[in-house]
Amino acid sequence: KAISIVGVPMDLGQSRRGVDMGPSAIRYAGAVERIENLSYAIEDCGDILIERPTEKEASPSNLKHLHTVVNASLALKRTVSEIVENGKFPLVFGGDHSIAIGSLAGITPHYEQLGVIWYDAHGDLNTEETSPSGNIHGMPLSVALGRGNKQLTELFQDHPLKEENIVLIGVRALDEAEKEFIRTSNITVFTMHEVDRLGMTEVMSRSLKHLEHCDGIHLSLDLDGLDPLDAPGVGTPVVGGLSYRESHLAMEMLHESKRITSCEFVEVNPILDEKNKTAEAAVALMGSLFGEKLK
Ligand code: DIR
Ligand code: MN
Ligand code: MN
Ligand code: MN
Repeated sequence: KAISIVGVPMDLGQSRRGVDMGPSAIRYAGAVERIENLSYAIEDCGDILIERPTEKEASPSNLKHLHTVVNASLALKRTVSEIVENGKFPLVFGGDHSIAIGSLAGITPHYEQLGVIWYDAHGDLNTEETSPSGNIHGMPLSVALGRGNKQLTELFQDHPLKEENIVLIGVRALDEAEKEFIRTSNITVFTMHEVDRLGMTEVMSRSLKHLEHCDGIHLSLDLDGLDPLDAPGVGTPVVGGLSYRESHLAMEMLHESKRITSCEFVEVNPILDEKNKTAEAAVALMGSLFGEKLK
């Protein structure tokens, strides 16, 4: 199958500058060549144009840079939707995790039951009301469920995600309101506790089994899901994360399943990184996701 890459050089969904350079870092780490080697037809569609606010954007609410995030999401939604329409696999490079709003909004209308695997230390289930930070990268899953600020949720129109089609893996840092929401929701959550107890093999088997009825599965991989030892170049590192090997195993199992229909790799921040280690980890994981074998 043919793959189309889109970069989203966006860092306004969170507080640490630099994650806008993520797409470059991932390309420099050899993403295109790595996937090409696996005999895919691959095209790099370049980057979505992101506004650069010259002055501090006046915030109408508890949402930082709402206007810019909405515009970027709209542009990404159109691009990703076109890629799916053309029968290609969208591979999105972030950027902070707020970009998942645009990619999911572009993808959900093409499926009856889109499944989502959210690989992340965080839940990204805050809303305008609950967010302690005001950072939109802590909200994309809520928005995709139709919860939160209307300017964001209306990107999904009548195609929001369904709670029962969402699986979180690697969770170890939830805000109080996110915990409360998860308790009463139908979202499936594998925290680090479950990964420790069950092992990644079982966690991934159960995740895929849970999403068996889905006609497509989107992988949203936040590099902070990995342990900061393996992925130091992220804005909100949390100790005690998924290891490099566990993550490879996860990607290999996803490849074997042949179920993934789109994905994004987000939150690579080259300024905070050590010699592009985090972008290189992202590219190595892409290798496994697209079928690289050790022998
Ligand atoms: C935090 C951090 N829960 C927030 N979220 C992050 O700002 O809402 N998500 N870092 O990846
Ligand atoms: Mn995230
Ligand atoms: Mn429809
Ligand atoms: Mn995160």
